[in-house]
Amino acid sequence: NQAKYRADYTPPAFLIPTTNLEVKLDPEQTQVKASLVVEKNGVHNNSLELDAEVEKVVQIEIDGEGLSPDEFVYENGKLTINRAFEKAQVVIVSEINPKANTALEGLYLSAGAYCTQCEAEGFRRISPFLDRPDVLSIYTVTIIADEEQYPHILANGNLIAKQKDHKTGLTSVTWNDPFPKPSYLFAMVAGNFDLLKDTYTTISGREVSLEIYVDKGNLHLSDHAMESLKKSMQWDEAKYGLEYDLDTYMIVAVDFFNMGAMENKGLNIFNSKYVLADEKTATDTDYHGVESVIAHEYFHNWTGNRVTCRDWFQLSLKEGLTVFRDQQFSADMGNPVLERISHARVMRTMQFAEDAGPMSHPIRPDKVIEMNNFYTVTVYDKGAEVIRMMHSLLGESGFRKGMDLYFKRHDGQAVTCDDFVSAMADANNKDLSKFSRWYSQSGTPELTIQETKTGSVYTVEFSQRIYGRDDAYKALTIPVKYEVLNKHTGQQVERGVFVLEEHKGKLEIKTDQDVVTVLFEDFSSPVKVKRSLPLSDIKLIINNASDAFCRWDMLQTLWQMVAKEGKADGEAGRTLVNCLIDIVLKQELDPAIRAELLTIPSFQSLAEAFDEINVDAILKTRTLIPSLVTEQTQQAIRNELAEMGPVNNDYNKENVAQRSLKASLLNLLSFSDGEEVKSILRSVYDNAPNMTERVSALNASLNLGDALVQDLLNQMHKSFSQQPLVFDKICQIAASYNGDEVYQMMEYWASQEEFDPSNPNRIRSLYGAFVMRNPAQFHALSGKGYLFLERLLTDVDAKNPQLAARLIDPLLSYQRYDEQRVALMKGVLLRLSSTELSKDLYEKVHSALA
Ligand code: B3K
Ligand code: ZN
Repeated sequence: NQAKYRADYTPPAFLIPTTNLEVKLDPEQTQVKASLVVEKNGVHNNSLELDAEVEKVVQIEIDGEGLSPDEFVYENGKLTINRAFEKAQVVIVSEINPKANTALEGLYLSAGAYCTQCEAEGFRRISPFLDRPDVLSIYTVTIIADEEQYPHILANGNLIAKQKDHKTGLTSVTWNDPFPKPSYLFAMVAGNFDLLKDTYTTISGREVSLEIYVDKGNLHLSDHAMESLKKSMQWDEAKYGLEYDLDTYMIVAVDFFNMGAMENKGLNIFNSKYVLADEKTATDTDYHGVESVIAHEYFHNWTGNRVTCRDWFQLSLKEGLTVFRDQQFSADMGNPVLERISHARVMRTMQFAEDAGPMSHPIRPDKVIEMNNFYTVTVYDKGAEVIRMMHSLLGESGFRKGMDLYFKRHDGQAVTCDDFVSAMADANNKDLSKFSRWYSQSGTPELTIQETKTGSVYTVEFSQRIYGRDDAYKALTIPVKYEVLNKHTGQQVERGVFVLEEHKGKLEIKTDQDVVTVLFEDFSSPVKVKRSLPLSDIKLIINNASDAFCRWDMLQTLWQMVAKEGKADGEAGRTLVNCLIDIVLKQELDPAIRAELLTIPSFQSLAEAFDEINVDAILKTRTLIPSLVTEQTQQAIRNELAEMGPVNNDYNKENVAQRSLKASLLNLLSFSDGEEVKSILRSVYDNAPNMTERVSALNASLNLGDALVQDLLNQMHKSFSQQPLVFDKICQIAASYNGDEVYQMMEYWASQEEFDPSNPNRIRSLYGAFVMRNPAQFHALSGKGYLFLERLLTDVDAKNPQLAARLIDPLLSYQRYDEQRVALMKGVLLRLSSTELSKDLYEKVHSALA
């Protein structure tokens, strides 16, 4: 388990300008013949050393001559060829076993269909190769299979030949991808699908065939994905002048997939969760997920595929940028404020926690053991925040100039994050050298804010640091979008952007009024803010800030203050309850924002406020506050729900807002007791015209004991049997139940026919939800929750290391809990560390114990 370092990068010793693959598909003995043109890169005498993790190397030929066994060595993931050449045709025949591939990396079987996942280093499990992103090759791929069983045989690029061999009865299909690409973008698929076809005419008038392949019987669930694809193509042309470049764009939805989706050139492979949707089976959140993941993978065609990464340490080059682009797209398609709220939530709960824990790394990591462990919220989401700050500093048109220059310089290349920043800097004649520290420094900056008023000068002083890192910490460039409000009237006095560039800085405002500032509008920087505002100012901001994000944000601050006070009847608690009551009663507020304001913050987001996480205080706050609010508003809530009536099923901004408001109100209502609430929830469930409302009723019912929730879950199971994506929702809700019964409930759902433990979606839905969405049970002082995870990890790691490595994350923050929980969690880590672990889990467990 050797670490690799960014500083050790060297260019490849050989290049592979063309790659021909011939793949004879067989569940247990697939034969792959790779014919590679290999040439030396520079002058040297090194042997050709290929990355290889195939079952068996059968034969090697160089320029038509077979190698004898003493001319090559295959061990420890490397195939070394000891015959010198400048340029040669290298043929390697190897064998692999897709059926035994439970890690879902390389070529594997997903419910009977062959598919691949090569990023980051999966291609070497298909064929020996220079499996690194800076080796770009033109691929021609021939796949041989039984067409009756696999009518759809696909690979990247264009179909160039198809032939049936009448002797064997097998069909061979050949694809060519004219764009040179790294091996991680290779893909092939063979299966029996339903196909949804459409076309898109690009801005320059080329017609592109759009094809979505789904499991038989799922055609009616693919329309939203197709619409999302067309919107993405159109958006990228309008916003960035980027056009699609092949004649066909294919998306294949598979059930067995380790993550969301994969941007393979011209042949995206998707987790079916991010393709299939109709209103009966998918929630608004699912619709949003489909739209944004389709967009994300499509946008990769330029940011990732046309311009790719030089090495994996540069992953944020494509991921941070593509997340930023998909965020811009979602904001344009829907509600920009809601988008920012959800990004801030991800940053504050998941990313800040990661950055404060043992796996903390800069958005451009320096050291990696298992690359799959670095597809993180830091690389993706903090990476996107860093791009967003550049966007703020350069402005919309400056940013576009930078993007244009980036493509002009680097189309067809494998480049670094520095190349991206240079393009931005050069296009705008700006020095971004200080800014680029965001790429090399890990951790979340803590901003201390102090406000003073002398005469008619109002001063806001900022200072940045990371606790415990004072000597090493380099000042980062931090854009602060702000608004100054009159303390008494709430009127705007001034609005602007202040850029903090040193450890300390001052914003000075000339005014005779009594004022308060609203800071970090639109979550303008990914930082923690340390500021003690009087409750009266907090209230003023919640009611008057122009930026709805900040109104929401201040309310979150108030929730955190209450959690830290540990009681609901203190001053902060009373203020919070009153604010929430106001919001319940203020029906004229924008429904989308009102729904967010009435959402109870997650355990993780309240935990963010603590140095030592007080589990009980957080759990108490999350139930006491809503109980106090509903005590005084339940009649109003009931009336409003009754008046709201049915919402039209279509997926659009207005309807989504109405449904999410309904969900927040129902959830609040579930904190008042009485049989009446149960019957309201039951009737919402029974009369729900769509999945969103059914799930709202179910989520709310979680607060009312197990009888109702179990009853509704069984009802759902009956109406949607054999529908895995609905089954996942059932699992998620069951695993979130707060009570010791949750273990029986999980056992029950895991024993159902739909629950296939080798499918990552099932594991994530049932056990992932338990770990992430059930803090009371997971963190129970008995240690039962932790032990449950320990057993699960041991089981899962043996089959699917990537999946196991994701499930362990909540344990990595163990040092932030109280003494008893630290001991329990650490015990789990210690026991795990003494067993044989995958590279993935090894890296995380050992860094946590270091
Ligand atoms: N690039 C892929 C992620 C690959 C993860 C490998 N463990 C999906 C995406 O970010 O679009
Ligand atoms: Zn991506």
